[in-house]
Amino acid sequence: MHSVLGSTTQRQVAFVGPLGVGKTTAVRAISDVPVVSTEVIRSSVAVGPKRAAEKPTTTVGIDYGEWVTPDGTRVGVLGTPGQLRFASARSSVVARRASIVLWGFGDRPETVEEMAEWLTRIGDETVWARTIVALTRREAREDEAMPNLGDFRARLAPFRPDMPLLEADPRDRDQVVRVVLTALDLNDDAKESA
Ligand SMILES: Nc1nc2c(ncn2[C@@H]2O[C@H](COP(=O)(O)OP(=O)(O)OP(=O)(O)O)[C@@H](O)[C@H]2O)c(=O)[nH]1
Ligand SMILES: [Mg+2]
Repeated sequence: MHSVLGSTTQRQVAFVGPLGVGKTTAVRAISDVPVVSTEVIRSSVAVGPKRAAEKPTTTVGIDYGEWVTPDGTRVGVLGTPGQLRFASARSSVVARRASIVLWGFGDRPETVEEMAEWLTRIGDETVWARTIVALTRREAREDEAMPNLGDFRARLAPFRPDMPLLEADPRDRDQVVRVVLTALDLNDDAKESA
């Protein structure tokens, strides 16, 4: 590994959002280099009872990967901890000039309000201006309990008018690429259709 955090990349994208939403998964999906992970076994940091489908690990520092865009820009991809008590790791990343992807559980109505809480938590309008929202777990779209995108758009508008809102599966490299290009404002497809 030749990479030293932040020193060799031209741009940075930071993934933030709740526990288990898929931030580490997304870093692993897109990274061209082996990911430097700060995951630990969840029981060792006592995050409470584990639901059946949850994975056994959680991020406690910064997960670090790198990705080179189609036009050759080297991007540092940073996964932050979802747990609130590890806020210092998150704020150290948000304080940089990084573009930010706020990931949310797209299959839960509570996520509409949760995204607003996270935006308030991570900063002010200078941060929101470089933040986009990406929703996971939207594959079961016919589910009636699923919040619709209009609900999210209405709630996000006061933070940043026309804040980009995407659906993406963090396990799918191409979908994470689309999210990262949008966060970097390099997504020409999205711009043309806007
Ligand atoms: N079915 C489905 N599973 C998903 C989706 N997104 C994420 N997952 C799964 O959810 C889990 C997410 O785990 P992590 O990537 O460790 O989550 P994290 O956001 O890094 O969590 P913390 O580091 O604890 O904050 C993984 O097992 C993913 O496979 C999705 O869109 N659909
Ligand atoms: Mg993680």
